[in-house]
Amino acid sequence: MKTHIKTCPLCEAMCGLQVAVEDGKVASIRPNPDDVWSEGYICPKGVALADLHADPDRLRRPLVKKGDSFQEVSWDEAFAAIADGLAPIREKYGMEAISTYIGNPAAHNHSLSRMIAAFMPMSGIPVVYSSGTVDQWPKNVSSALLYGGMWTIPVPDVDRTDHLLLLGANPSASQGSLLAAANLPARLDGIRKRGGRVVVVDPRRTKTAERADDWVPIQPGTDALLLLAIAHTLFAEGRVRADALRDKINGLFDVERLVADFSPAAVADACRIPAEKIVELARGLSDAKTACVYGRIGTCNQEFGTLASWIIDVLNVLTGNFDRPGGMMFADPVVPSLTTMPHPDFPGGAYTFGRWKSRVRGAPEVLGQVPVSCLAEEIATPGDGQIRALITIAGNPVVSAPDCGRLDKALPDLDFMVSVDNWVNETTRHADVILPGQSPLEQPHCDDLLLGWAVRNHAKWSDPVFAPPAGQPLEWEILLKLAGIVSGATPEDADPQVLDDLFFTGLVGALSEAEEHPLAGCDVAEIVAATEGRGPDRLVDLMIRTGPQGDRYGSRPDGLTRARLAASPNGLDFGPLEPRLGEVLQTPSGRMELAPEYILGDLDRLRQRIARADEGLVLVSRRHLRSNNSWLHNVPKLVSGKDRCTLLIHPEDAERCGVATAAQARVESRAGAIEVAVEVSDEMMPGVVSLPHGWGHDLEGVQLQVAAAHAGVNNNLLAPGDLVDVPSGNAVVNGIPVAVSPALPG
Ligand SMILES: Nc1nc2c(c(=O)[nH]1)N[C@H]1C(S)=C(S)[C@@H](COP(=O)(O)OP(=O)(O)OC[C@H]3O[C@@H](n4cnc5c(=O)[nH]c(N)nc54)[C@H](O)[C@@H]3O)O[C@H]1N2
Ligand SMILES: Nc1nc2c(c(=O)[nH]1)N[C@H]1C(S)=C(S)[C@@H](COP(=O)(O)OP(=O)(O)OC[C@H]3O[C@@H](n4cnc5c(=O)[nH]c(N)nc54)[C@H](O)[C@@H]3O)O[C@H]1N2
Ligand code: SF4
Ligand SMILES: [Mo]
Repeated sequence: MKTHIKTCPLCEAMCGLQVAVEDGKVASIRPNPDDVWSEGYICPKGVALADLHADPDRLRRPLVKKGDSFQEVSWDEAFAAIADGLAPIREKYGMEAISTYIGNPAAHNHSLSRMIAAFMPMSGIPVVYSSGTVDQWPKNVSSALLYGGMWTIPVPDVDRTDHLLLLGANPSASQGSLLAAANLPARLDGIRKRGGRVVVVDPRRTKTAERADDWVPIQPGTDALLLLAIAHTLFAEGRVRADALRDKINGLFDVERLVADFSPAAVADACRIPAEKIVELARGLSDAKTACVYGRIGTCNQEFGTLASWIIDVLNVLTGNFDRPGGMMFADPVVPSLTTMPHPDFPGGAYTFGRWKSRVRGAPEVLGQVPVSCLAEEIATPGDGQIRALITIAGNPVVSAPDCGRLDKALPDLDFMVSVDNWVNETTRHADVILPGQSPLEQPHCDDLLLGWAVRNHAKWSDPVFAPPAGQPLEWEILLKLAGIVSGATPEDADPQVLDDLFFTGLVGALSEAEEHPLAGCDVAEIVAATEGRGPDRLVDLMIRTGPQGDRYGSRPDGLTRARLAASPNGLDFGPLEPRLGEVLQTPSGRMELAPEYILGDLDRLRQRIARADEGLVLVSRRHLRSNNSWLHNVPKLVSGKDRCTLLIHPEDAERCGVATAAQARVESRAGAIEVAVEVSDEMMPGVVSLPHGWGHDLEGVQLQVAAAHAGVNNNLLAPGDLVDVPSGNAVVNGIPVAVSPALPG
């Protein structure tokens, strides 16, 4: 028996595991009590990594579609089939006929998280779609304009704060998002234990709300109104304390002027929160010694996601809690992500939007992407620029994207589709070729993007538990070879090792020319020769060595390298966050912009929301601790127990709609209709119903035996594709008007 130390790659908690292996099989997965970051915490999904690894449905060899069914082929055959499939499309219609969709695991997977940065430019694919536009795009827009970096995201200092106002997040299920911390629920309990307060704003009384001091139900989509009214109150009562940041911020007077319209009395009806309660929330924030306002998915994938994301950060400035212990702070990642570098499209941090528009609906580009809901129409609508080939990478948009029924119908129209994925699921069943990567236990792991909003500065490296199967290329090699083939190289010429060298040398070259980078003016060949490993591992070495703790290639001889990090498998902790706003700002003014014109331009739409009549029942989404978006439902122990894919509805609404617990209800929106089991519960506020996303596994051709037996229904069939948060283009999947009625028998 050998015990391996491993970091779980499934979510932002980054838990440390001890994986015991006997006879080539996992004997047990336990929490690693010595992990410097997670200190012995894990959740049931971490244990299920063994089941994912052993899952008989997990693909180990590439599949090629022959007729109506998939056949296992050799890697050479698979790449040859891709070259043959793409060549006529590229020759006849050009690169613009080829597109890609990149899904959520790309942020967590060791190879994908780094090498997609090489895949995109090397493949020449002009337009990318991603799960980002059903997720955090509003926060990216806000951060781009406030700080000059779309991934510059402040995090609540949960371990030191005295007061947390949390909106649209349920860490009891999600374990935290854009807020990386292990065992976040216990850390929130910790705030209360030291005499502080936790206030949860959510249309549902979640487990997080149940553990808090106060649950404030809110009408979905109105968080921006609530928070503007809180800001209004702070100004009206002389509670604004932004003095310490005076030299680092612009736009305070503009904020004061614009919040004038949004008094608590003006927004109370729209939010369905009494004006006195809003004033109480403002005073609570202001009176606390330290405080944070934090919002997540419920404040992003909703009607006013950008305004909500923006005002959250502004409020933290107004209360005097920005960039100080106990408030909102910036991490200093030990392994910086490539995304922390200045965005090449926006020199000097000057972001612009709408540089091009989507062909069919004319949606403006935002941070290089248009809403993922455009994908179906771009495939289905004939004409110049029509998408004829699609490459999906670790994504399942047939389940996760709004209006997914249309996408499911459009994918068969493609001339060619490739999926880099480990299962035949709702999306990949449409592919002509599927290229599987390794199981999580067959890969090294080292986080980077998530360290940008981790509550402590730390880093961990873990080696693979099992060697990848002989003859299978590593996932980064798959990506690079695919990039070469997409760009027009023959499979023989598309050598991942050569492309890796090209990418890496190009990157070091760019850094050598960047101002204010530790590698500025370096000898490129010398740095390339001195950096260890290949592919993502080499990027880790580079980023660690040029990062805050790095050895700077010798100029700080005691500093960190990848090898030194790997020698401490339990990780290295570099302590709590420290104030560093001045260092992170990349805006043209060099200051934090509190009142960017682009965001304020959306305030008229918000003002109109105040006057809008009540629209009846609205639907929101939820998560469960034992799911991970759409892809863990094939693990028996994660789907056992009672059905989780139920419609939560308040007793009054249930009575009015004539539905009862365990009965089937029909839920209808202007996008579609589904039937689902009902769960009547007063954990919902009246007027709001909740469904989990990520289900609906009973489609023909899906090869997920366990998931098919626990299929559930897909709530995104109800999400209209044209409902977006205007400034970001992010999907609105929370706050969808629906009608609920008893399902017809039969
Ligand atoms: N209604 C509603 N819809 C939502 C949301 C919501 O709250 N409500 N949330 C949105 C959010 S936040 C997100 S992030 C998206 C997620 O949207 P997606 O990223 O499209 O969906 P996932 O279910 O995460 O799909 C992950 C895919 O990656 C594959 N996969 C897993 N591990 C690996 C790996 O190591 N390598 C490769 N190559 N593939 C792998 C899985 O088989 C699966 O196909 O869903 C969004 N959709
Ligand atoms: N176990 C598990 N963990 C996960 C995931 C998973 O699927 N399962 N997914 C991962 C991903 S990709 C992400 S992005 C994160 C998301 O992490 P979280 O943001 O914590 O996501 P949820 O648990 O869905 O919580 C969102 C909450 O927002 C509420 N809500 C909906 N609409 C509104 C609104 O308009 N206003 C307010 N104030 N609240 C609203 C919902 O009722 C819900 O309780 O979780 C990650 N972690
Ligand atoms: S909370 Fe669960 S899924 Fe997330 S990293 Fe920890 S063990 Fe993995
Ligand atoms: Mo997400």
